[in-house]
Amino acid sequence: MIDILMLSTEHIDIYTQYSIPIWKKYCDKHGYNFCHYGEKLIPDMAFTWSRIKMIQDHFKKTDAEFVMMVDADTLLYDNRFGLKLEDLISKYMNGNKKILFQKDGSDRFGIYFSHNFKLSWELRRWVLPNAGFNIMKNCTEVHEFIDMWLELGQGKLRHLANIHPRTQNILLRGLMTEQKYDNLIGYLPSSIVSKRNTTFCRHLSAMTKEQIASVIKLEYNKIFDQVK
Ligand SMILES: [Mn+2]
Repeated sequence: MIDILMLSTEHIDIYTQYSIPIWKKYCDKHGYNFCHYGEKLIPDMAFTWSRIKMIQDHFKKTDAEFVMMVDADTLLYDNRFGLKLEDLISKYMNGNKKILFQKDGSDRFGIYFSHNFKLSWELRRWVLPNAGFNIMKNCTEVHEFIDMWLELGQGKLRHLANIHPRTQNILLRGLMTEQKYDNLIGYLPSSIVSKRNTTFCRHLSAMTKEQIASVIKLEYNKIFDQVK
């Protein structure tokens, strides 16, 4: 069993009216649970931190084998709707890996480019994780990982928690500097999920709400026209 989590409040209804039905339909097709959360869960931190809290809370009440979290500004392509998460997991979650992140970059002319050169250079990591899309195994190591992510953000690294890129900041500067946490992390290829040049899931960002809505609506129309 796989649970797919999304957190969004009413202020982005303009595009979740398209992204939520897409993900629901994908879940129905493959027998996954779509779990939508609609509230800010940590009052005194930037909204994005509520996603990590949502994951922590969800792990306490599910017995799904995998939990996936997707941002509300994501769409699935109509022509890859048949792609199963189980296949992605068995192909990319190998060795000791227990968490797969989206890479924060994309391929251009067959070459991978980081979307954050400055941070990549600073950390000497060409591939950085995008915290807005991940697949996690429901196991003790991952629970610990999520607990530590929040603990660092609310404690020792609190001074970085609300500085862009917020949750990713703590992930990179807190968790991933420790071998035992870094070892758990793997990546999906950017051809599967990215901001651009991707075929399965597109994760939009740095766009206005209206732009996001119009891009997702295009794919929404294709997906829901087929039913008629
Ligand atoms: Mn996003």
